[in-house]
Amino acid sequence: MTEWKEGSAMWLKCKNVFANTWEELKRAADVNLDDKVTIDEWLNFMENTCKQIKAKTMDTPSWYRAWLDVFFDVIDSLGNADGWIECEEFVSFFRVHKIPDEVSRKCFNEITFDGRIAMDRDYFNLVILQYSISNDMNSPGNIHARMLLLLDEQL
Ligand SMILES: [Ca+2]
Ligand SMILES: [Ca+2]
Repeated sequence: MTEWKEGSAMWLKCKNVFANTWEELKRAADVNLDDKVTIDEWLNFMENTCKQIKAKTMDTPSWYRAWLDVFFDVIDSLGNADGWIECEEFVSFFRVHKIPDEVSRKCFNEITFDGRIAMDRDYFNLVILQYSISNDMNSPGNIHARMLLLLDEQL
């Protein structure tokens, strides 16, 4: 999708994040220590992680923050890579994932309250976290979930 030159700063950042993330996740999720993470282990792990973040008994894990960080950079780099995600960057990203422009554009406008909130890294993290852990369908993060549901209905 985005091509960073092999060995460039971003390429290295991505590579490290994904390598470390996998090791960290495996350590945390592989309960019976057989060096394999089964679907059940994975789902239990994700459920526990989300519960703990939501109950505030755990900070957002570092691997998750690192992953969000790269996710943000990927979207931002589809446009001007200025540290803010603009509507067109957001739309381009979801176009790659086969979400129609009008759906993702509407979603972006809802998330940013028609552009009144600029999507910087912090706000982006908040939106994704809400999407991952919130049951409140009106929180901005769940607009993304609604967008995916909307899409399901169209198919
Ligand atoms: Ca295992
Ligand atoms: Ca940007």
